[in-house]
Amino acid sequence: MKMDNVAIINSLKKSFALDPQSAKVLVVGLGNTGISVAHYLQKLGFNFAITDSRDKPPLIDEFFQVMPDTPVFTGGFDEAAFKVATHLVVSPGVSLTEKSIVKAIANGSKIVSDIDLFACSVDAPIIAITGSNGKSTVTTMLGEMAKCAGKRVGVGGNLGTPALDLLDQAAELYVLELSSFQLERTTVLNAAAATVLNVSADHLDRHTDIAKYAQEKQNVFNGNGVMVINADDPVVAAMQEAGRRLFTFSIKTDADFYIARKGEVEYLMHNKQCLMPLAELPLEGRHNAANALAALALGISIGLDEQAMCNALKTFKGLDHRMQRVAEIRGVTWVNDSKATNIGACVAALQGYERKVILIAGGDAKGADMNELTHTIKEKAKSVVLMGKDAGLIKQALNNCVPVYSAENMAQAVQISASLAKIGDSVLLSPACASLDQYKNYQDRGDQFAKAVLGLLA
Ligand code: UMA
Ligand code: ADP
Repeated sequence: MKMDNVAIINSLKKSFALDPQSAKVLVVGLGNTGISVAHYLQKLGFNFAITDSRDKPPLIDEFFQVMPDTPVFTGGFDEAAFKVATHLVVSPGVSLTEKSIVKAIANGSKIVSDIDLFACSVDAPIIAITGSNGKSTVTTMLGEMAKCAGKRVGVGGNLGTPALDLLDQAAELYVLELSSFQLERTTVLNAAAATVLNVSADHLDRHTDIAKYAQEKQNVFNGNGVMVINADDPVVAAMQEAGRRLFTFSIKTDADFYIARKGEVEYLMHNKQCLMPLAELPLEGRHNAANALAALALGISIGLDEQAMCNALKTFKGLDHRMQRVAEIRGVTWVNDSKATNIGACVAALQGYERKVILIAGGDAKGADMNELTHTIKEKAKSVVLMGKDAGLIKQALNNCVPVYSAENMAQAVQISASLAKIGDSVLLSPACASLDQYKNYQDRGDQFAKAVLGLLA
């Protein structure tokens, strides 16, 4: 439940000395987060301004229609606004190493995230989900499970709806997907249950190295809630804290939540109890079994009904652009995994196949070491079609261990793949890279793939 305004203000004063009487808040970034923060601060009577380094942030016209009187500084970060700010609410897309932010912190400004503000405003339990891959899937799964169990639940965060837009008097539970950028600047989250699904290299252009990145993810466990830990990932397993309530999950070994074979049938298990047959989970890829176990562990940790959770899993359709079957054309299966924007996701996708696939990959590697792809590609791909800014890096890493082809764009990548594919083959778009060098976003990349594939029918 959302708390009343007096209780929220007391909580903000206690945690951040954030008092509507004295604070001058600067919201940094006029995107979805910034706008949600502005609405929140306005409702509580705070004195605030917004700054954005872009000349014309895309949402500015829309924003002025609803809040015409808010001071907004664009076209660079306004030094004067930073100078007077007692508190900065910095959007996740803005780095804390920005000169103006570093200077403001040195001068005594406090950093507060939208997630901190959210945590100070609710007394319903929060479940927090992070990891390099699987966050959106597990967040959505758990949201569906909670609904199926009859809970009034708010689902959002990095997934799309900013956390503060979820605040609702009637919510009994909040399920938040949190990115490393959000966690890096969050200090008072005390989730009832939280998980780090896995840690593999991502966003290394923003975080200095993988150890720092893992540390940001670990912030999701701040507080004293239940820890849900992936026993198959040594970086995550090392995050366990003595004295905390803990659930482990694994698709490889024994854990609190695991997979067991009984006769011919594999089951999702909790301790010695069969929860449901794995084959009834309608999602491609072994990694989705891990996601289901994590969601079950989180749900059970806060007392959701087991049967209702399993029913939700059995009808869960999965999200677009994640191992999504686009078509089967002349005996070839085409799969869209455009959301694989890092190496870990691409490796997980490939590992789900028994027979070698034709892989379409490439884009912006975000500073990752593409050599980490080589072993799995050698084992699981019969050929690779590369495109985008860092195609050369992948080609170099592969060192001719499989045949490599180059494409200028998606249409060409699909044409080349079609010419290589034989009956029974799968062609997998799982780029291991971000899309922004050639596409609006990963959805655009996936849509262009689907369009080109369906064009093969013509
Ligand atoms: N901006 C600047 N200067 C900069 C960088 C950004 O002024 O140097 C401004 C931009 O001009 C823009 C605003 O900041 O106007 C955008 O802020 P933002 O990038 O933080 O984006 P939001 O619209 O607030 O969306 C953010 C998340 N985006 C990022 O973390 C990059 C969204 O996740 C999230 O859904 C939303 O908050 C609500 O919580 C998206 C994402 O791509 C899906 N996340 C990354 C990922 O999943 O890999 C982390
Ligand atoms: P996120 O929100 O963390 O980006 P998504 O659920 O959107 O996660 O999935 C992103 C990509 O990661 C997709 O390519 C998907 O197939 C892959 N993926 C999903 N779950 C896992 C997992 N547990 N381990 C590795 N890769 C995964």
